[in-house]
Amino acid sequence: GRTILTYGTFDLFHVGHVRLLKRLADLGDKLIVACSTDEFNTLKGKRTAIPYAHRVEVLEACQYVDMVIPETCWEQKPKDIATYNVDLFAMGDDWEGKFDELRQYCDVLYLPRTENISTTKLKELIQTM
Ligand code: C2G
Repeated sequence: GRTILTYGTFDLFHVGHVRLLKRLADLGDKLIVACSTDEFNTLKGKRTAIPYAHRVEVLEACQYVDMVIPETCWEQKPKDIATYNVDLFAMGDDWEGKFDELRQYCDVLYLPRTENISTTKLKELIQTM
């Protein structure tokens, strides 16, 4: 079967994340999501509202996701692709071109982001309530 791998923080899980994961699940037989740990998010300069363990729990509850693994560094992708026999690495197109070096290991795809939704927008929206 065709295994797909994607990476992300997935903070404040929202429809943009769901629609990406659904599209990815429709492209193969197994979808693996590497969820950024709290420590790696600090490295990414990204502050999260929801702790890693809860972000993993939410991803594992998503019908489109078959497995969740930790993302602890930028450099783990080639090893993950080998470990899980990944056929396709895919991300939203805010990452367009950034991971093209992975084409030596597997297919690489960037999918259009869902418009008008982001964790940042959600945080701003909640503050106005
Ligand atoms: N996404 C989307 N549409 C949105 C918001 C996010 O399609 N409206 C996608 C992003 O393009 C990404 C995934 O959802 O592919 C997860 O988004 P983030 O949690 O913001 O991921 P990010 O912090 O960019 O982490 O090594 C890669 C990094 O870990 C990616």
